[in-house]
Amino acid sequence: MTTLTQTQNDLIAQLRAICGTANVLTHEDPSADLSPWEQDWRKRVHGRALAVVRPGDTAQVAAVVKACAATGTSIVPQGGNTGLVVGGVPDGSGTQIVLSMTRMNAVRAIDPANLTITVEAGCVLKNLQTAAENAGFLFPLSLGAEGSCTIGGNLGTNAGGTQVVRYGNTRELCLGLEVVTAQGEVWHGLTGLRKDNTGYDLRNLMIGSEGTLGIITAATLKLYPQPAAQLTAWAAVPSMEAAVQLLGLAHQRLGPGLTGFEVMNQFSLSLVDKHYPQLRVPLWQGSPWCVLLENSDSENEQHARGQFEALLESAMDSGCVHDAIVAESLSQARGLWHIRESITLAQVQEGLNIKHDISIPVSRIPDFVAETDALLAREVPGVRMVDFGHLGDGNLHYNVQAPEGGDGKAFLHDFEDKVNTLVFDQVLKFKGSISAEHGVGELKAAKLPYYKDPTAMAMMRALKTALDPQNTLNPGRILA
Ligand code: FAD
Ligand code: 2HG
Ligand code: ZN
Repeated sequence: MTTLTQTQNDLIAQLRAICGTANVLTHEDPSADLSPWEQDWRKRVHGRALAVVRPGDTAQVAAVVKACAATGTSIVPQGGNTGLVVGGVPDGSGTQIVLSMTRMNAVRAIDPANLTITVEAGCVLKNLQTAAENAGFLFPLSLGAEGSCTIGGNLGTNAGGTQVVRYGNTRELCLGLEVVTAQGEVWHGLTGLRKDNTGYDLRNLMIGSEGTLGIITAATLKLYPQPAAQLTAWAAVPSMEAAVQLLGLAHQRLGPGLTGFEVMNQFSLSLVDKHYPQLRVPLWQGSPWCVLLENSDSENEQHARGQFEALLESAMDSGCVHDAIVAESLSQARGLWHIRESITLAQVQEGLNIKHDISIPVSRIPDFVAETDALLAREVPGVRMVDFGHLGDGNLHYNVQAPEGGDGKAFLHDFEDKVNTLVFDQVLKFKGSISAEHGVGELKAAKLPYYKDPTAMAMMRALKTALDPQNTLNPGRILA
């Protein structure tokens, strides 16, 4: 056990006075297990926190930040800890505090006429969706981790998910924020306004800043009417070119009804079939790619089904779809989505892997995949590609699994940097982004300066210095 300094002991006493003893956990208490807050979801890093602090309201967050600022103590904000880029866990120094936001989970208000909901940052996404649904509305952000990720984390990472084609990223769903600054001041920006041109856009600066510029304590978010009908289809397509062609057709035929368009390669589905055979993956064996489409209709189910069938018929005529099924019931539709959402877990079962969360203009994705697959096969013999993701938004999870039977740890040690450089160089060549939705965190921070415009990097550093001159908010994340 490391011995704490007098300053650290005094700080912990102060944090306990602010949040209550039960809400400040430290390693000094032998019965406290801090691992759930110190270990990231992918088990890439197990840090060591000075303390895990669980504030109950915004005033407590502000007081905690002030106390930490006075001692120069770093703060790592954390929501559901489902992030995939090592952004929400402490480093190994034992000097940082984890600010866990999960106690701040209230729905503060729903304004039906303004179509907004105001929630605290620690509200779990699923609970937010349910609150919207109970009020007769839709909150459309949807992702595999929705049962445990929080809206604060979604805003911190500007999460994407499976309904971006129609509703946009978390950024597009947010109208206002309440934020505690690095100095412990509260910015009361919880406006439900759709138009406000009074200067710099601080809301959008905070969204996607991964806890490095301020701590989001609450948000006002957009609500939408529930669609009259939602239909899901699963199609086997002969190539990535065909998947892109089908996307074009779906835009034409479904218009704004096109809500989700996901692509999955055969190997990604074979992993789901191998590790979760009970999910009964359809149509994967005879096809290199499958596509999952969602159509939300404002009229009725019959209309949605008619549109979907016409789309799939015309896609089959043009050869971009070989076979397809349209879900007959809500439970069948859920089953198809469950298969798609299980790819990440199937990859975990298969072993350690290298994740890429990239975006490329949709038109260039087929060439990107063909060229980059070939380069990787040449450089890393036996490599297995788990390609899937949100093709409708040009966002691919271009993941790399160790060769069959290989040791995942050794694979990461020997190949991670080489594979990342190869893939990111290709992303640059195809004018894409090295992070489409998961963020930069710690995992991509060292690479970012090589792939982002130097002037943009300089402006980001200037903003960080201006807003957090002591570099206490999530240091080392985004900016290495
Ligand atoms: P955490 O992991 O706790 O934190 C993430 C980042 O946000 C950290 O940098 C943290 O410091 C910061 N942060 C957290 N709370 C706050 C706050 N209140 N104020 C300021 N900063 C804060 N992501 C997608 O975009 N799309 C997907 O489809 C998707 N699917 C996923 C599926 C699975 C199975 C898993 C495990 C993850 C998936 N993710 C996806 C990644 C992850 O769920 C998202 O990044 C999510 O937004 C993280 O939310 P969280 O509450 O868990 O945040
Ligand atoms: C998804 O789209 C998530 O399912 C996770 O963003 C992607 O596991 C991944 O790489
Ligand atoms: Zn994703």
